[in-house]
Amino acid sequence: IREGTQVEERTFVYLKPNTIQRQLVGEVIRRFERRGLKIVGMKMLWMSKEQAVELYKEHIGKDFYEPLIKFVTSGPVVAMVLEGPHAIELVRHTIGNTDPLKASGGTIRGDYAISVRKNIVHASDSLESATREISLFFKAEELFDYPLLLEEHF
Ligand code: RTP
Ligand code: MG
Repeated sequence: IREGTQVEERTFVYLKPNTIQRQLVGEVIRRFERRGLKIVGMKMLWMSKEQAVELYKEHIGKDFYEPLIKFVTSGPVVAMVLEGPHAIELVRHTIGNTDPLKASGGTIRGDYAISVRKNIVHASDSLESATREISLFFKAEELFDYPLLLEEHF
């Protein structure tokens, strides 16, 4: 799955407060690992209002904006940077549609979410947003280069 011609990308993902409160952290991260994505950075943090506003600035003024900011700052989250071939699109497919009603079974949202707001996980939707969002939450020295072990190493 790691042929040289594929585009390696990094994407920003965070598990929303209800995911931590529902003790689904392991379940969700397991799905990204099983997919073959590499965790190159990870931390638990409690988002400040300022960070949330910056992260969601494209949604300022929409009806769901205020409750969204309140929700994502209501408890700690688990933030990570995932790396792999076409990671941005791959992660969006793995998490499923924003609206759990439209998310297919087998996707994270399709399997664990019932509410659009409390939809388990965020993932960057483009190369530009991935770059911007990674730098909002991670310093360069918090991202790591290391090899994944092949089966022969187990
Ligand atoms: P995300 O940014 O969290 O990965 O989700 P997304 O791209 O699939 O969705 P986006 O359109 O960027 O919306 C950001 C988050 O706002 C909440 N939302 N609520 N109608 C609503 O009540 C509504 N629409 C969006 C969701 O939590 C969504 O993830
Ligand atoms: Mg989005």
